Amino acid sequence: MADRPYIVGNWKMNGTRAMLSEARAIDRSAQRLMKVEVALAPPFTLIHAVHREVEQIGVGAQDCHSGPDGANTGDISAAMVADSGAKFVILGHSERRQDHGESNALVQSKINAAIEAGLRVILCCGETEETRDSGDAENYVCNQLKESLPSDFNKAEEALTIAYEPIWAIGTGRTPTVDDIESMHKAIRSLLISLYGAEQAAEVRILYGGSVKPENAKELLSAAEVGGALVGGASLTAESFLGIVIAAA
Ligand code: G2H
Repeated sequence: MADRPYIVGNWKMNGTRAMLSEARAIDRSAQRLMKVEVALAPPFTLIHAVHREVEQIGVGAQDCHSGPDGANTGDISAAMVADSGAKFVILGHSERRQDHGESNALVQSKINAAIEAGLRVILCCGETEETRDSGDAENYVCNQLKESLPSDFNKAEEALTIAYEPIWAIGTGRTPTVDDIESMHKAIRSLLISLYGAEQAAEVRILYGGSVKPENAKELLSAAEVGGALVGGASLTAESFLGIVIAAA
């Protein structure tokens, strides 16, 4: 599982049923590009429909609640996400952390709930521009991860993917240099090895996210320790998303 590049589209708050044709087109091409593991995270409202339309690609959610059920108006539990046909969930995205005040502790409890519900998890981390400029980015990201990784890694090992997404690169068209990405991904790998040992840490893919496009995908994906990409804006049409999948093949 961990040896194929993993390209995941995060549709964020985009997409109505009219976009199911894009999911179908992505799925058809993914069937011919088996060297790459392809997945889409549509909004909650489309998960079931996308799941029914596709044969090859993985379908996931962009968030879940940390609790099993109850009086939480507007929230969706991990079990509900799984019941809708999703196989994974993105957690700790910076837009959730910033816009909804999600702390590392809350992200960790959501991860625990997701794993308990049988979902794979993409755990996002990343620094602000200020932190990058202060020279403390690697330290900051490693601390963020230490506080949000699953409580019991033994249950999560094969279920966990990490996505490094520098906040200043998200949707801005700016990307870090390949050297900066490699350095951060190596720091994350070292952290995982120190926490879990080399063999278990090797099961965890580390994706890069932030303004990945067909034009820059090959270069970004060539960086050491980059196991794939989490793609926002460029995943909204089959044409641009497949450009990235092809670059990863
Ligand atoms: C980062 C990314 C997808 P974009 O949020 O998670 O979005 O590719 O639009 O920068």
